[in-house]
Amino acid sequence: MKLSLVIPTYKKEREVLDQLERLYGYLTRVNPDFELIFVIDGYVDRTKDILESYITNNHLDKARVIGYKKNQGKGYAVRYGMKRVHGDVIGYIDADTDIQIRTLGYALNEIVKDDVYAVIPSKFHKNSNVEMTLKRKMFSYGLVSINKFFLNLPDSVEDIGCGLKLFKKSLIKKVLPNLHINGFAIDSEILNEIGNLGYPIVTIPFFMNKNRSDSTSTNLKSIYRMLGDIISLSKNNIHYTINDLFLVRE
Ligand SMILES: Nc1nc2c(ncn2[C@@H]2O[C@H](COP(=O)(O)OP(=O)(O)OP(=O)(O)O)[C@@H](O)[C@H]2O)c(=O)[nH]1
Ligand SMILES: [Mg+2]
Repeated sequence: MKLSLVIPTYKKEREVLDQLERLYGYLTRVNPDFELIFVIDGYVDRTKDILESYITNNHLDKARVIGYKKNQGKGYAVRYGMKRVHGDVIGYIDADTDIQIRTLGYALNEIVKDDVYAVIPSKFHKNSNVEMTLKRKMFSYGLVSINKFFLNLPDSVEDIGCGLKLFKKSLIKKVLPNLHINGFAIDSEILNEIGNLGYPIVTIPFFMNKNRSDSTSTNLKSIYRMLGDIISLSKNNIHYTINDLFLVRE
C-alpha cells in the first residue's frame, strides 16, 4: 500500500526536522512504500530552506517540499498537498512532534482493512494517554458538541482536531472537490463531507507527547474564525438537504 502523508507546515523552523526524521525512519520500517509532502504554508521564515537542504544532504528521496509565498491557513495547505499526491492511502499530519508516532501505527493498522475508509484519533478514546485539565476538557468537549450540533458527522466521531487523519484514495477523491475552508475548520469540513457521503469513520486512541494548553489553533481569533466556518458549513448542509427534498439537481 502506497501511503501519501501531507504535512501542512507553517513557521516550524525548530521542530520540522524532528518530524521529518521520525516519520521517515518509522515509515521505512513499517510501510516503506510512502511519500512525505511538506506543504510550506507561506515562505515567511527559513522552514522551506531548512527542509530542502536536509532532504538533499541526506538523500531522503521519498520526501519533497512544495508550497507558496503567502500564508493561507491549514485548510488551504492540506488541500494543496492532497491534490498533488500519488498514494492509495492519503492523509495529513501536523508538522510538529506533539503526536506520538505510535498513533500513526494504530491508524495504519486500521486503514489497511477493506471496509475502513477513514481513520481519526480521539483524545476521548479510553486508551488515549491525554490528560486534560477540567477547563481544557470542557473546552474540547464544547467544541466537539458544536461540531456535532451543526454538522453531519458520523456517530463514531468523538474528536475533531487531532493532527492526524488517514483516508482511502477512493473516498478522498470524492471529498476533495467539495472542500473550501482555508483555516483550521478544514477538519470539520472533511468529516462533514464524509458524513454527507454516508461513509463510516474509525476512531483510534490519540497518544500525545506533551500536554499543551497554548495551542495556536485554540487562541480566541482562531476559535471565532473556526466557529464562523462551522456555521457556514451547516448552512451548506441545509442547502443540500432542501435541494434533496425538492429533488433539485444543480
Ligand atoms: N497555526 C497555523 N498552523 C498552520 C497554518 N498553516 C498550516 N499550519 C499547520 O497546521 C498544523 C496544526 O497547527 P496547530 O498544531 O494547531 O498549531 P501550531 O502552529 O502547530 O501550534 P501549536 O499549537 O503550538 O502546536 C501544523 O502542522 C501547522 O504547521 C497557519 O496558517 N497557522
Ligand atoms: Mg501543533
